[in-house]
Amino acid sequence: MPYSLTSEQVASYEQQGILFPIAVLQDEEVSHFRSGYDDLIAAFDHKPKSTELGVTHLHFRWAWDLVTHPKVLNAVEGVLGPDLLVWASSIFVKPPSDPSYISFHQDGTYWGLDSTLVTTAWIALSPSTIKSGCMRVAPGTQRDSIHPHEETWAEDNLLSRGQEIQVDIADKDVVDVVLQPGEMSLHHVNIIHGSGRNVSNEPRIGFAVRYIDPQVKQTAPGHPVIVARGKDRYGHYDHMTEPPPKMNVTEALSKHLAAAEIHAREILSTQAANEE
Ligand SMILES: O=C(O)CCC(=O)C(=O)O
Repeated sequence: MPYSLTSEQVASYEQQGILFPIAVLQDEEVSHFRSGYDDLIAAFDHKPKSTELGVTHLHFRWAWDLVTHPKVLNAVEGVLGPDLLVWASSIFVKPPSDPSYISFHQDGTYWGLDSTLVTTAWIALSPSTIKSGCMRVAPGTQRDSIHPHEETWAEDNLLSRGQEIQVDIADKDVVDVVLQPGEMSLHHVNIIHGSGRNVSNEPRIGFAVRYIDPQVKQTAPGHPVIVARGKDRYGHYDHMTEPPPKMNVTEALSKHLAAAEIHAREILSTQAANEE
């Protein structure tokens, strides 16, 4: 399937490190993925932490279908080429009028990947607006080196350790990535980004998929990847080849929580190794 971005869009992504909005889901698809998400959240007996919502695509069929959605892949192919692996996914949720936020950071700091052939598709499953705390990015900063980050462990920070970049980001250098449900953005692994609080009266739900070129190596690969399109000619990872069976949500959740914990630990140990 040919990729869907124009050469201007590809050039813009390369220059800016961000591309949006890209329309990928019809309204009924948004409802389908949203109800998968709602069922998942309802199965928790507590408000899930972000780390508990990692790698859902390995255990929930709806999440697998989202990360392998042809329209999403058509756009990702435009920036990464025809061979695409899904390395990880996260769900970033801010309930209405909630104090949670995401400090400015660069993803490349703590993922333990040895290349920048990595992009995130951030897919809006609800309106992501200035009021609801949409993602904010500093275009062009993907060309900076990795800046020092501090682990703040701040309670309301949705990042696992409250990682916060140690440079001042001026408001004038930041762009609001406003998205309607069913639209997505693509952001470069090293772009500086974060987001503020949700002061609206609806939830802000973003499903973030981390795609890599198969040549990218991870310091300590832990969970399987999906070959979403094309071929893996490098063999750095185990593959998950079949979509997860449609389990009842409680059963899938218990498998999922065990795997999400391993993934969270994997990122922590990668960080420790990087700092040695
Ligand atoms: O959801 C957000 O506001 C930020 C997401 C983010 O940090 C990421 O996808 O890397």
